[in-house]
Amino acid sequence: MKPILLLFFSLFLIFTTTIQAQEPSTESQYEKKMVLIPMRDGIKLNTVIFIPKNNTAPLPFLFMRTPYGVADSPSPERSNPELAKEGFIFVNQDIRGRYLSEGKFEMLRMTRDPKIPNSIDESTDTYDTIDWLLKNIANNNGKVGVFGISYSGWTSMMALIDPHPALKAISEQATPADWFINDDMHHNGAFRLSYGFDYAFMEEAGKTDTLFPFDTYDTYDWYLRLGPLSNVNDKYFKNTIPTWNNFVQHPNYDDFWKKQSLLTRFANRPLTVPTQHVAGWFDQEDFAGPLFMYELLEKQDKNNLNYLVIGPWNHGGWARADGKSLGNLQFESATAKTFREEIQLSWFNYHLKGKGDGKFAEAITFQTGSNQWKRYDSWTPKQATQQALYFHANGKLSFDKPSSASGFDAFISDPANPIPYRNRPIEQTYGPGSRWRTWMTEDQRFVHGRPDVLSWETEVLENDVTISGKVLAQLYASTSASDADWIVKLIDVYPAMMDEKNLKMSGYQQIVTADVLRGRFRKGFETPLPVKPNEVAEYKVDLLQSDHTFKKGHKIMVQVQSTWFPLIDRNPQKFVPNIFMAKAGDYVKAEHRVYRNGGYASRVMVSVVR
Ligand code: PG9
Repeated sequence: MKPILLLFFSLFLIFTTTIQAQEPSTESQYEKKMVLIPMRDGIKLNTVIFIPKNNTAPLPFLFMRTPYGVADSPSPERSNPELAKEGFIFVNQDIRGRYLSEGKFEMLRMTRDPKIPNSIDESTDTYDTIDWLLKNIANNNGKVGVFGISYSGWTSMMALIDPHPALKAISEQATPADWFINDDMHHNGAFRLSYGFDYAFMEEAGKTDTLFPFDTYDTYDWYLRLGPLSNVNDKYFKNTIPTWNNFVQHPNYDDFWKKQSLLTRFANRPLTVPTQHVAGWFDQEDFAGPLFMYELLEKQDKNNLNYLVIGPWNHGGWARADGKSLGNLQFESATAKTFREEIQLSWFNYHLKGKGDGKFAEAITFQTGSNQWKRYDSWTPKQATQQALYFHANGKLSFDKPSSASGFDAFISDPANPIPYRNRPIEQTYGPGSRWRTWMTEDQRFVHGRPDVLSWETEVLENDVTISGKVLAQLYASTSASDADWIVKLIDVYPAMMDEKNLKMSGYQQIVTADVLRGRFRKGFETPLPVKPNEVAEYKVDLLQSDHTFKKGHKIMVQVQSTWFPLIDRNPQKFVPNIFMAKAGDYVKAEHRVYRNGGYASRVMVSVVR
């Protein structure tokens, strides 16, 4: 398949549809129209509308806005079979400046100043489209639901800013919340190189998605050969990709990132429309967004309109296939189908059609390990207690605090030989054969035992240990240089010998949660600070949240490393004010130490449920 066709096909899978194995043999029950809808400033947005053919009762709209192209949207029976069966008017729209829509595209467009007449943003475009639909599409019931995954999850959130009165329900699915702190482009200040590079080019090299023409299939090699990040503009982008230029010009958490963040846009904005947030435990792009948005809006939710769903899915995995497995992991039931048939359908049925009792659990999660759906009346659950898993000598991990007066483990981190974040070859993010979408499920034995990966593990568990809620690593560590990245992975180690049915999973090291902190940001993301060589500092690595049972017979493991390439760009380790401007000579080897004694007791804090 030509790369561009392949790209289109994979995006099509990711963002818009649930592809069934075969075209349904019956003709679609929906009539498809494509129209240009005028916005308040005269710009017209390309919109595909699917209307049930033999409909008599007035129906609500389900509205999705995307930068990935809607002209070829498949019929609702293919893209959303569970919702299509129920009957809605489906509306898909190209956002401003993308594909067949007029206007100029701006990545995560900033919110307008409402005092400026005729100013626009994604929320006014949503508003104006809803207004047009109500007036121009016959037999509607006056109610609109907005939903979508990832970028379309983000546009769903934007619909909540000065919402149209007909907007009655939102299901934001994997919205990014903050691009510096924990979604697509940076995690805790560390730059997500391969994703940032691939995605910025894909969206901004043209009006339609365009893959970067890599000449090397294993992009691990390509990014290593690239050398310092300044080579991106010097050799390839030539300053033509605005999002890349923003990365370069805003290396710290400054007003640009704050203004872009949904955390700022929604600070002090009371929630007025029922909103469901949907996240996947193995989301390789935007796991944090829905969690952050749920948590923020919960504080502003006077009328109980804010809900959370988390399942065992990768990015958008709830919209595809049945969700019985992901990579090598098995979940024992069709989790994605359950989401679509029960959770999502009842949400829109109640709010848009008045069907059902409207009793939704505050938070619904699929607990991994035990493989059970759980319903909570608060998230994170109140009954969980914070406990520390401490690092000890000889690679041991336990709930007991170490008492020794000294002790550390050390490794050499070499930017010239960074640790791959997944098994090589590392294909281009959305390129042919890419395994990007399942990398978080990969067996971590492929790096375990490398001299630059430290690990600590418990004895074999005699009872199940369930953690539900926040996870935070607290490292006491030093480096012989003046900056370092700290990557912490909380891992479920399967029994050394499994039964015949699961033999291949014997000894499997499954990531439960993992993340990175760029050392310079240990005291805050706004001001990068060098580290004093060989001095112990505290690093808090936010591992976000988890709902997982480590089963009896398994072990709990923590791995610490300092490179995760090319997911995260290489930290030069010699402090420079802006890593995008670092020179080849700034990339230096360093010895890193992780302390594990009574005074400096490195640990991972978990929320244990008894
Ligand atoms: N993670 C993608 C994205 C979301 C929002 C902005 C930019 C990128 C996506 O899957 O759409």
